[in-house]
Amino acid sequence: MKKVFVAGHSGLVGSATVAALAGLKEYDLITRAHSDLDLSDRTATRDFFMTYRPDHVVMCAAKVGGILANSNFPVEFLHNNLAIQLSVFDAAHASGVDRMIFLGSSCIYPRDCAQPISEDYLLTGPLEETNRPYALAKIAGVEACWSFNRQHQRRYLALMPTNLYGPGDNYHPDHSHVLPALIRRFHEAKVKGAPSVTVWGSGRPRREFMFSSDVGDAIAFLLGLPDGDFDALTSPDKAPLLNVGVGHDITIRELAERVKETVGYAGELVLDPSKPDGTPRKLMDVTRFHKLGWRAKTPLDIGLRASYQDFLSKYATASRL
Ligand code: GFB
Repeated sequence: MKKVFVAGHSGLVGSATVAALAGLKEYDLITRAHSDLDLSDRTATRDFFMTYRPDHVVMCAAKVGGILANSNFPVEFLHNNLAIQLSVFDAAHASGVDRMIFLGSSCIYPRDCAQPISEDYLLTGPLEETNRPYALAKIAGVEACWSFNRQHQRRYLALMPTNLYGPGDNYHPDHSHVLPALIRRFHEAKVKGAPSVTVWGSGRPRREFMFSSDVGDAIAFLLGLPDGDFDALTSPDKAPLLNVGVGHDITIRELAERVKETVGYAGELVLDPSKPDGTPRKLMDVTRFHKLGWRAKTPLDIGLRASYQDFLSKYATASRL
């Protein structure tokens, strides 16, 4: 049985990872609440790894947020992510972790790169300004994986998911990602009988949305790969990067229409061009992952309905909103 430490187990990706691995008899899951282990504390993190000696690590712990949170808190997005990553990579190596899956995001790629975005486009052009600090921290994580693979023959893989959503999302009105933000705004407008709902920006940017249980499933698939296949993904001669996504995108306006329909709101949709658009398009090239024999399976309408139900259950008790 392999011991797997899921760092950041209560977040969107972490909870999906725990759900995907929990039923598999070959894994013994280890998790720690933030209040019990501060992953930016290098000594505490090292002590924890030396005590529990995980075989694998799924590194989902991160400071994340939507376009406005990224713009308003650049220091936290850069600093907190770098601090957590330094501790976890250091402790993982010191304690002999053989496989790590480090989670990043599609924003590591250049703002205006060709679409769909291949893994080979890393560091081929300037980044999008609204999330450059977060992107640079995550690029440092990719480089850390590659450096440990080159210098210490580790097998650390950097997995870059497209925009994610799902149960346990952050529904904050300003700091969340677009999909949960719109669920909340349309729901509140419906309840109040408001005549219109505001959608930030021009509505023209295109985004790809993947349901969180699919990324949990992808992580379980990768951890279950035979050594030879995992070694090929993390061989020292190339950046150990792998995209994961659904392979198609929609405009923000189309997303807003879909959320409106899911929520059952009958009013108007109004665009607010004073808010930033961010990257014009972010569609992942998922050819490399598909060749391994895995595909995302949750259609947007099913995922949206599940997310709306999750929102309603939280909103009713206001426990996390
Ligand atoms: O999910 P989001 O905030 O982040 O989406 P990114 C931003 C896009 O949705 C922009 C539009 O085009 C916004 O103008 N949008 C419309 C809204 N209404 C809203 C709203 O109410 N809230 C939000 N948040 N957006 C993030 C990065 O980029 O993607 C992170 O900032 C991370 O670092 C994440 O990489 C996956 O897709 O632009």
